[in-house]
Amino acid sequence: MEVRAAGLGMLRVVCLFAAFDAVWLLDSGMLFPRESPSREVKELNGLWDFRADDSTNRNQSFERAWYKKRLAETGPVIDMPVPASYNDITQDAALRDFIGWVWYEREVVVPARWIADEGTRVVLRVGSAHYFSIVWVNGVKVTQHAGGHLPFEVEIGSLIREDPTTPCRITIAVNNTLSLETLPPGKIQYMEDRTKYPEGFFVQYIYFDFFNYAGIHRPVLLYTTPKAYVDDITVVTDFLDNTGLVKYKVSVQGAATGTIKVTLKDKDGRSVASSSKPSGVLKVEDVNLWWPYLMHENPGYLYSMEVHLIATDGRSTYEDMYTLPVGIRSVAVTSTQFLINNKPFYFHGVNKHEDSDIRGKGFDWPLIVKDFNLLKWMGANSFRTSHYPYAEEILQMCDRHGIVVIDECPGVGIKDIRSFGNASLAHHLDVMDELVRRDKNHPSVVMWSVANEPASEMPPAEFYFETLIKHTKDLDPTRPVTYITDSNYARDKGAPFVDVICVNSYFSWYHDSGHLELIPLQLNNQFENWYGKYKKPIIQSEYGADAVPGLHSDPPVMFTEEYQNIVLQSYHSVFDQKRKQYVIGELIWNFADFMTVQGLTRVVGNKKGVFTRQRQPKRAAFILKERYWRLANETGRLGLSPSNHQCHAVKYPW
Ligand code: GCB
Repeated sequence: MEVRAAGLGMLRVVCLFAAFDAVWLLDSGMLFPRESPSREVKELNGLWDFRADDSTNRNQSFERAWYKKRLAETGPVIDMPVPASYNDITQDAALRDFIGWVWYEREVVVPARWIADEGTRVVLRVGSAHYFSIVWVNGVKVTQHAGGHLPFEVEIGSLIREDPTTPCRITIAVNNTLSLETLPPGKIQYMEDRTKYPEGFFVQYIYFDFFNYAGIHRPVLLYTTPKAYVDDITVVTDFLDNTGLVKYKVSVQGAATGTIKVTLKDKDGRSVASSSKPSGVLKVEDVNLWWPYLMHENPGYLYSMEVHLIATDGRSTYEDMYTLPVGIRSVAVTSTQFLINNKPFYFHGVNKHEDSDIRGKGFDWPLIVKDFNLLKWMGANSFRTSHYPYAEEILQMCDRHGIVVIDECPGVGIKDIRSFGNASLAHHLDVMDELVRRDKNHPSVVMWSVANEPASEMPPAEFYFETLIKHTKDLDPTRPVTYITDSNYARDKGAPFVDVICVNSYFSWYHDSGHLELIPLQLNNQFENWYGKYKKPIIQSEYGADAVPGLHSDPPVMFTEEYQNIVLQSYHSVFDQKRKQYVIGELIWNFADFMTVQGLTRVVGNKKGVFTRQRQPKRAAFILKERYWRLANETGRLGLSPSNHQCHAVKYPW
């Protein structure tokens, strides 16, 4: 038996590593900017000058070439913090709801040495800006990028060296207009009835349930590398018995010849494996595997892979150092289970949003750390990045704390048949390229989600999802792929292609409102139907109910905390039956209340959070906490059971 298991393990490793060579098709890397002896980072966060182009045709800023001079010379500017959404920063409703171009500008002092040293690359990087961005340096266009939630960068050293005496003026124009071909899709409609709307009045329709926050959402920075540099690193990991295997590949730019030294170090800085080849397999004896939170007493173990390059471009010699955190783990899916390190993993977690008061979708460390503390307090072991990629810093936290991630692209609200066309698909494939390129090395990321609740019953959905999912698997054959489906779409055309069925349902909320007693029947049928048809493991990827904090009623009525609690508990009783069979996870909608567009069903935003938007618990948070810690002890594979609390390695932290 053991021999057979060892043979199967070896086969898995061989298949996994063989696939590795055929993939990672992207031609350049997007390594997270890190300081090292050869690299410096200068953050450009803080106050930028800001001006919205509210001209009637929304195009005056281009007609008048605002990028050519200082923004303040084009008209009145205001202070705008970066990173932050601009929408909730002022008292102006027109700016909150603004659609069109907004302009950011800032002058930067570039260290003289960076300019003087021709052997230094100076890279301008924007962590994310929503949605379409154009960047100028001293009035010269240097790059543009379509899509929020993902980084883009450009080398500007040669440009700033042209005239080292001029200050470096960075101008970024950002447009939040969504079309049927963007991700997420949207639509602008001009209103023609002059008895109701003035000339030029338009609205942007969106098909998703969160506020379309806009602006520069993540840090902007300058960083340096030598002219010959480590451009990308890819790692794929596995293990055999207690030997860890790290298959890696380093790509280098700007060098004719060079030498590479790769050293893998453990947490104490001891070298555990090394190589002088640009690609290969590092073997780690007595490996410390990367384990999820609550599945092991030492979760989130990370090694450091130090890549040291010495290279020459024919004239000069350059030295570069980059250190990548590496977690060694495996992921696999069977028809009934999700396996991490060959052990069944049960997702007990949340769906989140990047969303908070004032900042909107702006990156904010205090908020991030608070959210991780709440996740761990609740006993959540996972979350889905609903409905778009989150900041890389958040994924780094997940790596370190062992929080498992379903990494979702911004394919939310694909409802119009025109959003299944070739242009949309091409953009969707590009976005998956960018997402996989950015997040491929995070051990916490265990599955890609290519969309949320698309109109997957429409005829073009079959070709669209077959192409999209196949492309994603070509990019990364090491992780399962899913998209999130609505339980209504019984005739789902994409489901045959996914590895895991992720299904959202809101029984007794959007259907049969008030009829809590129907949840067990309907949920049971939901699971049986999906499993019966596809024989794939299922995650309940959303469920929940709005609760206005402090609103009470017994017997429960909708929008009270009691109603939210009964919805959760009714779902839980069915999960408890089905998790013994093929249900592999439950993710509450939502971690916290979040802002939406104004509408009849939203009372200052979506209130399905188990925490308020200010991160205070509703009663439901305590119900989940009780459940998740119990599940952790039952399913966490620590050899524990609820009856022997005294010897639990995993303890309630209070
Ligand atoms: C969903 C969506 C999510 C919404 C949620 C709701 O199915 O995926 O974006 O916020 O329902 O509360 O309606």
